[in-house]
Amino acid sequence: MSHEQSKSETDAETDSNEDRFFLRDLGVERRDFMKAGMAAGAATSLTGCTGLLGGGGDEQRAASADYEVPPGEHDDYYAFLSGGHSGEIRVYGLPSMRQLMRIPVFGRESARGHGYDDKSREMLEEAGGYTWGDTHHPRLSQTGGEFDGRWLFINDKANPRIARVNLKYFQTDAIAHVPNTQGIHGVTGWYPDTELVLGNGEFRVPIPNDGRNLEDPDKYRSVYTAIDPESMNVEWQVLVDGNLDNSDSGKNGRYTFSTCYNSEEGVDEQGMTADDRDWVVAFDIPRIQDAVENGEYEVVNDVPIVDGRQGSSLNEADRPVTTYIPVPKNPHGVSVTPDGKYACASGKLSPTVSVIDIEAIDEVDDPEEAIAGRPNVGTGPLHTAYDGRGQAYTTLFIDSQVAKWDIEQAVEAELGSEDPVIEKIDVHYSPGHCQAAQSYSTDPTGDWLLALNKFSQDRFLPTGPYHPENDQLIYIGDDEEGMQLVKDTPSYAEPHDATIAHRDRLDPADIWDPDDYELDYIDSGESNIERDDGRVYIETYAIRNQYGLSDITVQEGDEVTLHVTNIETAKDISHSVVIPEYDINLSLAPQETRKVTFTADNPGVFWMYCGYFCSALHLEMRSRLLVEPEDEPEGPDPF
Ligand code: RUQ
Ligand code: CUA
Ligand code: CA
Repeated sequence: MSHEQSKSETDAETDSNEDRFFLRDLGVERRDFMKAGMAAGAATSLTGCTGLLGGGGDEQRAASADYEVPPGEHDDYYAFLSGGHSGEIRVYGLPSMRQLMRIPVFGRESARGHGYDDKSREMLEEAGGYTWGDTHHPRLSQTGGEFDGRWLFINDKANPRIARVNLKYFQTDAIAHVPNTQGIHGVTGWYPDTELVLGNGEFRVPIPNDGRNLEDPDKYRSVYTAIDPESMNVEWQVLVDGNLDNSDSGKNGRYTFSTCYNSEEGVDEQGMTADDRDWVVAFDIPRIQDAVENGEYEVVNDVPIVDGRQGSSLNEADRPVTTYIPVPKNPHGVSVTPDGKYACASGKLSPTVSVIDIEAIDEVDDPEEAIAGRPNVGTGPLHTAYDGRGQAYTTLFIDSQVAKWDIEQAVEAELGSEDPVIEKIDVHYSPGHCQAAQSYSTDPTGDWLLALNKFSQDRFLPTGPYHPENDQLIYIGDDEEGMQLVKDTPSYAEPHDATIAHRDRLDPADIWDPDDYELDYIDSGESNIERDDGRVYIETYAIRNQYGLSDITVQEGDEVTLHVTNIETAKDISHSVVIPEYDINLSLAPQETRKVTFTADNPGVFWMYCGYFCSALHLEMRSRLLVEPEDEPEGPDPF
């Protein structure tokens, strides 16, 4: 693509609506720029186009190993990466790997004001009050098996929480606290329509964990938890044998799957690795829902718990609530193929991936007979992603590679055969997850694969004893050329997993729709101060370059609520309300309203200022909070 054409595309892409109309008036459509660009030299890439979504953006980039996105152009994909114990989500553009945004989830974060206004502070407090979390598995909501752009769900492996991120605003809008478990590891929607969100309890604990059975690990338990995605209520749990690690859903509204690496129910490494086999649990969700409706549960900490252990009477019926499918050894990732036929569980301590035939689960007498294939892919297999062309990509932690293999060949080959492996590529180093574009949905696009490596060692300039991780971009769109490693991207601890969605799947808002906020919108001229017996309620607004009130006077000891609307209608003009010494940091995107409540317990003059560089007169955008002292200050003025 020549420089000139890139420039034209750039303009069309980034210009405001007005300019788009201008272009249209001239009879020039963005599509024309694209056509010109293709004719001018991107012809080779046309062949790859079919793998991409149709009807998308006019300036769709054609598929090729070219990952460069010129200045001003947009990426094709959003990649949502977990931030591990940074407690957040990172949003990258793919294929450029540019970091577009961070979404704070489980911890306070000052740039987005997360945990500083009343609503987000209460959300964090009501979900257990923890100050940090460990995000692993970002999962997008789906409708009909395809990403619908509504929500992203994310687990907290450290503390028992699942959060929901609203993808209209790229903002965490709900956090569920999950009783009867410590931490949630795997998480998945129940697909195709995300009617539930399901979380894996990994650490076994007594239920209830109130001091009983401390020394009796036989009585420690794990639970599988279902949450309603709309209300974020914990609906029910299933008690299981062993523990639960990773999770994925089938595609037809029936089974979900979780790996278990501790079928031994050990409490140390030796105990958890004693046996050659553990298992994958298949949860029959409609059957579990029937059990809940029929009252077949015990309630602990207000949650109905259905007994899904192997010997449970619910499992002796014709249709068991859970099926335990034996697989070798300490399995880790499990993911369902895009066509919904197989659930593939990586062996971790076995060099194999067990391919479970999902339909066969209902037909076989012995669950082990549902294993349709077991390719030997290499050492330390952890997670498997898909390209939608019948091929799978499994990370090999020990070998520091990604193995590409053929799913149907794995089903045809003998168990343990290496024949289904097509090729392997070195990555740097020790990948945890790999994730392919739209791999979790029914329509993977098959062009990009991310290897999320746990170590970077010598790949970057040294930064002291803590090294960044290394997220590597691999082009998988050309089966003849094979996998091509095209980019290293250092990242801060610690992306575990990602979900990659074509940009056509999302429709983020440019500015807030005031109807999406529960608080009243405070318009220009509507500033107001109400006082009532030690309570002061202040309503005001922010606009370049002032707040609606130039001075606010309160009494020492007053409980003060500041309720502020950013009345800007221009996109990208954020303001904030910062009050030094009161730990106030209220962020406000255009048309957003938030409030913060604090006690004015220090008398004095406090500048209330804007923390976002919003205009040339940003520094002048400030008012005064005057807190009148209870007792007159003593002593003469020193100056
Ligand atoms: S699982 S260690 Cu994603 Cu590999 Cu959390
Ligand atoms: Cu508003 Cu700076
Ligand atoms: Ca084990």
